[in-house]
Amino acid sequence: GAPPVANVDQAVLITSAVEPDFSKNLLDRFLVYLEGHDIHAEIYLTKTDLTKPQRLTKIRQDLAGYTKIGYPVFAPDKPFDPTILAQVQASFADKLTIFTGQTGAGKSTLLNHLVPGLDLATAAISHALNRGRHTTRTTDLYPIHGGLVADTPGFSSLGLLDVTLDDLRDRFPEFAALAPNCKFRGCQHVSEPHCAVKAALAAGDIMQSRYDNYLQFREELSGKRPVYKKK
Ligand SMILES: Nc1nc2c(ncn2[C@@H]2O[C@H](COP(=O)(O)OP(=O)(O)OP(=O)(O)O)[C@@H](O)[C@H]2O)c(=O)[nH]1
Ligand SMILES: [Zn+2]
Repeated sequence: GAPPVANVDQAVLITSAVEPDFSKNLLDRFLVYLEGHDIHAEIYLTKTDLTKPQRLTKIRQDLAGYTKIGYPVFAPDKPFDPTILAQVQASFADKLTIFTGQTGAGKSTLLNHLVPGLDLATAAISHALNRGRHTTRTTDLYPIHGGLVADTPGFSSLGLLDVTLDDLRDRFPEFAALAPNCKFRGCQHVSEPHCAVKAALAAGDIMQSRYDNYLQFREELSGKRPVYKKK
């Protein structure tokens, strides 16, 4: 469906390191959704304080790949580090920004830190996850740092069924940037010869996980039984 607010410029995509676990598959699903609505995404990593150091290092490495393809990443060591919060706030000027991400990822909590004086209800992790309910029910707009921000309801999962295969392909910006170099116009970057995307993948210039998720989303769209991989 459409985002709950119209004319959205950008989204802070709240992504938890744990509770719920970091998932590149879910991240890519959100990014595909946002790309489809022409919403610029920034990724904010929460619950770094609850994460084992080794796991956090791995997540940071994964997220560095997203920075490279144009998605700013905020991953504070200490949750709500004022320096990082100031960087996020600076990105709000002259824009309408939504806060989105999985239920329980920490949208309301982060927004409370970003908008002083705001007092959004936050849910205990157990409630948000086990009962699958949304604590954030309505969308309100808050003026902040020369822009507007909205707290949108969380999604526990995202369907992609409103998208065509061509649209899906075009929602991976790093693929779209290389597509002019593919031999065939309209290349799907799957089995076509002389595909610039597959060449970049082989060279390690495209994230394998993004490519794998692309193939998985294609299968889902084709109505085939998806192959879920635990990563
Ligand atoms: N330890 C820790 N807890 C956090 C952090 N961010 C959020 N939480 C906790 O995670 C739980 C869920 O946070 P919320 O802000 O309610 O999550 P939400 O994304 O707004 O959830 P919905 O409204 O259900 O979509 C709350 O108990 C928060 O206190 C963090 O960085 N560290
Ligand atoms: Zn191609």
